[in-house]
Amino acid sequence: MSNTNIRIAVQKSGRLSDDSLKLFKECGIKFESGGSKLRSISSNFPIEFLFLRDDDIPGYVEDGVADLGVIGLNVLEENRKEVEIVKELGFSKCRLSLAIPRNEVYTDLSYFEGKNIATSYPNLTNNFLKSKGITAHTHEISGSVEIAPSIGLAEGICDIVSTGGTLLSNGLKEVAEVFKSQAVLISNNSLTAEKKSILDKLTFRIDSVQRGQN
Ligand code: PRT
Ligand code: ZN
Repeated sequence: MSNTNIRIAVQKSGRLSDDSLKLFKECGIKFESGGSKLRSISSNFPIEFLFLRDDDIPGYVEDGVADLGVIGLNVLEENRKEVEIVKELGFSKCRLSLAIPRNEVYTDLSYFEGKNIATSYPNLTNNFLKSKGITAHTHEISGSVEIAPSIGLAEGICDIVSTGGTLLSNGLKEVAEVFKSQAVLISNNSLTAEKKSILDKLTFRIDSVQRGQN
């Protein structure tokens, strides 16, 4: 028997990590996780886990440092890496939305014409506005985007929303959805036949876990 392992990159800690680990455990794959461990080899399936920052995962999969990865579609589409989307995983669901101060009057997207929009997702935001014929200026900031309108940095924001609680507590309202996201399983574009067959076994197990949930 060959001792090839398929290598998968998952988020070390954050909004993707618990559900990613839960999924692989429900697939019957045994491995250690948690603490300061950054790598873990399964004892009963030919897979090695790498625990990383989510932003690094698409690049590692594109380069072949990892064969597979679990990542939010929002991060993948913003950075446009050359990887294959194998499966939608159905967790970490959220949306990228445009939001403005709650007391502003909003009619339609023309509101944003010529305006400044703070976002961590300039590509998705610009592509969306361009497709709607709107010219706006995006300002890329890496976090705490919701604060931008109240400190005069921008008139609106484009950020990830899930419950809407963060927008509410920052005096903002959601006015348009730009992109729908969830966690996806991605793979390197040129897996060997051996790794492809391990991936087939893995997706077979994921399919049966997902069927059990429906
Ligand atoms: O440390 P690392 O770089 O690995 O993690 P991270 O901090 O960059 O990412 P993390 O763990 O916050 O999110 C990982 C992925 O989870 C995202 O890329 C999305 O695909 C998905 N996801 C799902 C979310 C949310 N829900 C979410 N609510 N990502 C972020 N948020 C943030 C959002 O930015 C906003 O500040 O939560 C706030 C809004 O939440 P609500 O519930 O108040 O609307
Ligand atoms: Zn991140």
